[in-house]
Amino acid sequence: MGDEQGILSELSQAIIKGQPEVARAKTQESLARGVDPFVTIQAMQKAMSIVGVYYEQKLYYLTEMYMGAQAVQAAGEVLRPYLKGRAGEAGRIILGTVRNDIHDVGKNLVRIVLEANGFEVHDLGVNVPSQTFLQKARELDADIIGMSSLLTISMSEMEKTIKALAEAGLAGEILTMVGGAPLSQAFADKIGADAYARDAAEAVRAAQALVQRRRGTGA
Ligand code: B1M
Repeated sequence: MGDEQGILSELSQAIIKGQPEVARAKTQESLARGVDPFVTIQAMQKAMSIVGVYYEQKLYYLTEMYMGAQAVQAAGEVLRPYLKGRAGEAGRIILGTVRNDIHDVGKNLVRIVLEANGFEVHDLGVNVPSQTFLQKARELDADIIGMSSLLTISMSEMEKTIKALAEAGLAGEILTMVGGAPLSQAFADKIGADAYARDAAEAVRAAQALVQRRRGTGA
C-alpha cells in the first residue's frame, strides 16, 4: 500500500540523513497509520545498511554514520513499547556488545525483537567484559548469554566468555548465542558457541531452540 511505503520511505530517508528527531516523528506517524512495527524494523535495518555502504564508499564519514545510528535508536525506542509483551515469558537472556566494541544498533534491534517474542532481556550495554557476562548470567539464572560484535578485533572476546563458562562448569547449562556482521556459522562453531544468528529474526528462532534444548535437558 502506497501510504505505508510513503511513510517508511520518509523514515528511511531520516535514518540515511541522520535525523533522530525526524526518525522519531516518522515512526510515531507509521504507528498512527497502522504500519506493522516489524515491517518498520525491517525498513530501519535496510536504511542503516545503506548508511554502511555510503561509509564504505567514503561518501560518509564517522559523524554521518553516528547520526544514522542515533536515528535508528530513536525510532527503535518509539517502537519498543508497542512490541513488548506480546507473548508470555519465553526465556531469560543476558545481552551485550563485547569488550572493545561500542556498536549497539544491531544489538538493540535484536533486543527489541526478542522482547517482542516474550523473552526477558537484560541488556548490559556495550564494551562488556567476559566476566561481566558470566556474573550476570549466574546472578539472574539466565538461559542464554547473547553476545554481539561488529569488529573483527572484538570477535575474540566472545570465545573468552565461552571459555570462562566452561571453566566455571557452566557449559551446556548457560547457553551462548553470538551475532554481528563480521561473524559466520563457521566462526561460531570454531569458538564453541551454541548458536549463531545472522539477524534479529534468526536470533529469535535460535533463542527459542536453545531454551527448548536447555529446558528439555532438565535445566
Ligand atoms: Co563502525 N565499523 N566503527 N561505527 N560501523 C563498522 C562495523 C565497519 C564494518 C565499517 C567499515 O569500515 N566498513 C568497521 C568494522 C571493520 C571490521 O572490523 N571488520 C567499523 C569501524 C572500523 C569502526 C571504528 C573502529 C571506526 C574508527 O573509529 N576509526 C569505530 C569503532 C569503535 C569501537 O567500537 N571501539 C566505529 C564507530 C562507529 C560509530 C560510533 C560511528 C557507529 C556506531 C554507533 C552505534 O552502534 N551506536 C558505527 C556504525 C554505525 C557502523 C556501521 C556503518 C553500521 C553498523 C550498524 O549499525 N549496522 C558499520 C558498517 C556496516 O555494517 N556496513 C560499521 C546496522 C545493524 C542493524 O546491523 O549491527 O550488523 P548489525 O546487526 C544485525 C546483525 O548483525 C545481527 O542482527 C542485527 C539486526 O539484524 N546481530 C545479531 C547483531 N548482533 C547480534 C547478536 C545476536 C544475534 C544477531 O545474538 C546475541
